[in-house]
Amino acid sequence: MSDRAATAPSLAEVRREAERIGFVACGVAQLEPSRRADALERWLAAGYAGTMRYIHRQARRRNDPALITAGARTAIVVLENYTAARDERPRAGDAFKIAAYARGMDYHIVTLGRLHRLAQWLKGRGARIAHAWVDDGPVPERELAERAGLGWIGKNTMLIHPRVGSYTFIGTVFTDLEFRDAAAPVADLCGSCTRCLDACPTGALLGDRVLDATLCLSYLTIEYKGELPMDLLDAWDRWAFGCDICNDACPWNTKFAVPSNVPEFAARDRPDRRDAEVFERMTEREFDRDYADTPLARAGVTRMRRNMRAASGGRDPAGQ
Ligand code: B12
Ligand code: SF4
Ligand code: SF4
Repeated sequence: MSDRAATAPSLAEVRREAERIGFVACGVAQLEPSRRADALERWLAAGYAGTMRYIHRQARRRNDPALITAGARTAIVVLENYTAARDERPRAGDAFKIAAYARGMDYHIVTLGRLHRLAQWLKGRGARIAHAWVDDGPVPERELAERAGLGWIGKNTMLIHPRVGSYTFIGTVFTDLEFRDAAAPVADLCGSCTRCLDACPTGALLGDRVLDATLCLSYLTIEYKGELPMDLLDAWDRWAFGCDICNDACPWNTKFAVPSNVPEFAARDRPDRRDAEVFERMTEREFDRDYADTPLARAGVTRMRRNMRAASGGRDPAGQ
């Protein structure tokens, strides 16, 4: 027996290590071709990706995850809980709202760092390949999480864990280690509920687990670089970065999600959400100093000012 075979961990050991690092769920997905390749192709053909051209470029690898990391045989999939505590959530008097995932440090730093620890541990246990990904590659993250038995894809298109909810980031480590354990699929527990579809203010959720990103406030405030559509301003409801409405509406979050204990995700005192002019007054240098390690850096100060105008219903945030 080779050293490698002697030291390769069981899935139970991987789970224990993932839990020790702080992840709230862990499973393993085989790198078989996607069962939803047609859904992705239809979604792209319909133009629902808007200006996110990178998804078109990644489609071939997303549909065949074995092409993503050379030599990898399986993906270890983890969930990172970022649920906000009650006192971190938007309040009635706030001038604008920021999605819960962006209230603290960027998960591309925090979660990727924790995934690198898991990857190093796997290498110490015989893996030759252990590549960590979180929202930074052609990985069909929701489908792999579903395949790993970590939840179902709800009508709001979120991966929902029956005990954790959907305020989770999905991370993966692609590895050459093989695990024969078959994941028990999680049943679709949406049932006849339509709360997320009813709550979405722009009609971006088309039913059938399909989201038209071009109508989604999250896309418009984070990804879209042009002028914001005036006809949606009435629906904006003060969102200045991202949107949590279809997650907030979901009973699996309202009943079961518990606040994250990851200290880096805790809400910061900046920006002051009662101050509608906060980004107007700030220089680019000040923005970079205060927000470089947060998700807001993706928008930059110029787009945050644009978003603030929309969050203020199209008026100048200063009210002039
Ligand atoms: C592009 C993108 C977006 C776009 C489009 C979102 C979308 N729903 O497609 C925009 C900018 C709008 C967005 C918004 C958000 N995002 Co985003 N996003 C992505 C990204 C980079 C790719 C998603 C994608 O490919 N979409 C195309 C669709 C077709 O694919 P899909 O979402 O994987 O969906 C699958 C289902 O549609 C399913 N499907 C299709 N038909 C059917 C039919 C049935 C019956 C079933 C069961 C399933 C099913 O198959 C698809 C393909 O596998 C992923 C990271 C990644 N690499 O996957 C993060 C990701 C999906 N986003 C994430 C988050 C946190 C968000 C926000 C909550 C952020 C915020 N608060 O503003 C919102 C949520 C909005 C929403 N309801 O989805 C997390 C979601 C974690 C989770 N628990 O699900 C991810 C996984 C990033 C991460 N690593 O954690 N996002
Ligand atoms: S994130 Fe907001 S705008 Fe986008 S689908 Fe969900 S509720 Fe609708
Ligand atoms: S709100 Fe209802 S329909 Fe929407 S994802 Fe949650 S359980 Fe499913």
